[in-house]
Parts: sequence; structure tokens; C-alpha cells
Amino acid sequence: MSHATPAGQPTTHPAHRPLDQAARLGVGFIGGGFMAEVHSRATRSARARLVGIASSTPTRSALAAENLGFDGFFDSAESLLADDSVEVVHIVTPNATHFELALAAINAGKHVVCEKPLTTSVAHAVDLVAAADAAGVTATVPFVYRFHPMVREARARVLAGETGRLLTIQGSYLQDWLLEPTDDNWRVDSSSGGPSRAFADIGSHLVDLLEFVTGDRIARVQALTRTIFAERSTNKAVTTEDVAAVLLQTVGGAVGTLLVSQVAPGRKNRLHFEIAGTQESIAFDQEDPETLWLGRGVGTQLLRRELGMSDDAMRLSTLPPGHPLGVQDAFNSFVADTYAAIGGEEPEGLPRFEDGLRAVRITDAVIASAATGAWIEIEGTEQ
Ligand code: SOE
Repeated sequence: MSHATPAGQPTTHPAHRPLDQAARLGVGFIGGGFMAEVHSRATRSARARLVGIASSTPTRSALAAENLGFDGFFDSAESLLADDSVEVVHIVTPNATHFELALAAINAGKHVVCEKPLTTSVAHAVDLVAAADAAGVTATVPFVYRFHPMVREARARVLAGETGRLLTIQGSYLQDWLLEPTDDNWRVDSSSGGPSRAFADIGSHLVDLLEFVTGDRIARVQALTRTIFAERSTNKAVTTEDVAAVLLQTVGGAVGTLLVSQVAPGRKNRLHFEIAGTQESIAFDQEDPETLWLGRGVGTQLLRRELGMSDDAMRLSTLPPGHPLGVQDAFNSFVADTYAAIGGEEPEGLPRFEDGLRAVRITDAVIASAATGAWIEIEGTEQ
């Protein structure tokens, strides 16, 4: 590994740091873009060592190491994986590269955090789950919206029977960052993003959250997708969807609808769900994550984060009530729990590769249904 910045300034070698630092988990990143920034803040907050980073070229790796505060950089993913001081690898690269990189990391004996979607095909996600199990490594996927305390509170209410039998689900995840035909990104190109774009990118968070909170499972889906702009500034023959509308049934007998769009004007990152049981409805909005709406025939209320909530909600309340927590805090809690699992603990609700596989299966079913109009069963769902 090189320990120089692009400008040739020396950086601190791990061997020169105080001894107590040596006990900290050594972390390496593959990928140096927007998500690497978010992950690096969480890694630092968990007091792990940012050992080194490998991006697409050595120059980019050096720049990312400098910008994100890593000790150094690696010339390639291979050299990062060969370094013994890297114990856990975060994979924050385009979707289509996840499978090979995650498999190589597992084969090198590393623990892995791999961005969602875990893979761009079901077969590859199945292989990764099997490989991580066989190697006995901790392997997680950042379904970070699970880490908002109020999401845990919603889940606890469902588990405690407060909502009654689940009747309906209404979920949406709306963004507008691809609103204009001039907006473009690697996610738009199926060769880097995979065959699904909007659903794989953000629908995956939505279905993960719905199954996590309700404890029910999506049994079958029927979907319509639309590509609003067949041509964007760089991608001239776009095949991935801007919009997906889904009808669903759960194993428990509930029915529901999902709307996922990356062309919804004014909606920046609005993940919203409302579930209705026989006794209570619960609504959550990711852009206002400190509250839950609790609907009742009589006694409807807006619950703000407060003392005395469920143990799991309190555990993730890293600041006292009245001090709003946001998505970076959720991210920090996810990474802290991943590292705790590596240390032998069993944190509640940690999204692992099996959960990544689950979202890949549902995405695959959505795309298959949109192609034929047929209802598609979600493979691997116990009835
Ligand atoms: C872009 O659509 C994106 O950054 C997603 O990739 C993230 O998973 C989501 O949390 C926010 O939007």
C-alpha cells in the first residue's frame, strides 16, 4: 500500500500509531464516490481504522484517501484484499461489480459491507449468501432506514400486537434527481446499474423496510414499469425504468401497492409507508423520521421520539429526544452494529446478505412481471 497523498505528502503508517489503535477494526473501501463519503463518516464514528481505499484508478484512489481521511490507498482492489490489516471491506462501487468484488473479499477471509442492490441477478445473490455462510464472515447490506428509532418503534408496535392483523400496505419511494432528460448517472446504464434501476436502487429499501416492520413477507407481485426518457445526456438508449407501480399480496393475506419513481418533481428522497391493521395504522416518512402517525378509530396521534419507547428504539436513539436524528445517524448505527456483529455480538435487526438477496428476488419479480403482465411469485418465500 502507498502512504503518500497525490501531492507526495507522507501520511501516518498504521505501525506508527499509538498501540491502542492497533486493537481497532481495520477497514478498507473499494470505491470512492458519493456513498464512500457517507460510509467513511460512519466508519470514523464507529472508531474503526480507515486503513486504505481502492477506487477505479490509483490517482482517484489517492485523491479519495486524502479527501475521506484514509491512512493510505491501494493500487487495486486485489492489493487491498491481500492486505492483512484490512479486516472488513466496504464495497461502494456500481451495482454490476458487487458480485465479483464481494466474492473476492469473502474468499480473502474479509467481513463485507456491500451496497445495495447486493447483485444484479438472483443467482449471484444466492451464491454470495452461500459463500459468506461457508466462510463464516459477517456480511451486511446498508438497508439503513431500518436504523431510524421510529422505524424500530413501528416494528415493536406490530410485534406487540398493537396493530392487529395486517390488512393493507401502501408504500412509496419518490425522488426527482432524474427528472430532466439531461440528468444522467451510471445507475441509468443497465451494464453498470443492472436491468432494474429505480426499483433496484430505491424500491429495494422500500420492500426491505416493509417486510422488516410488518414481519410479513411479500408473496407475489404484479408490476408496471415506465422509462420516461429513452435518451439521456450520456445514455442514449435507456432500458432501465424511471417508474415502477406494483400490486402485491403478502403471505399473511394483506394486499398492498407500491410506487417507486425517480422522476417525481419536488420529492427529493421521500420513502413513505402506511400499514393498516385491524386495530391501528402506522405511517412513517423518511424525510420526517422523528415521528410516527398512529391512526386509530378513536385516539389517532402523532408520536414523536421520546423516552420510554421500545428497547430497540431507545438503543438506536443516539441523541436524546428533541435532538433530531437523520440518515447519517441511521448509517452510523448500521455500521456500528455491523462492526459489533464482527466482534461477536448479535445486534437486533442487522440487514445481512440474506436480506440483500430478498430484495434482489423481489426486484427480479417486479421486472419479470412488468415484461409480461403476469403475477410473479417471489421465490424462496415460505407460504
Ligand atoms: C440514489 O437514488 C440514492 O443515493 C440511493 O442509492 C440510496 O440508497 C438512497 O438512500 C438515496 O438515494
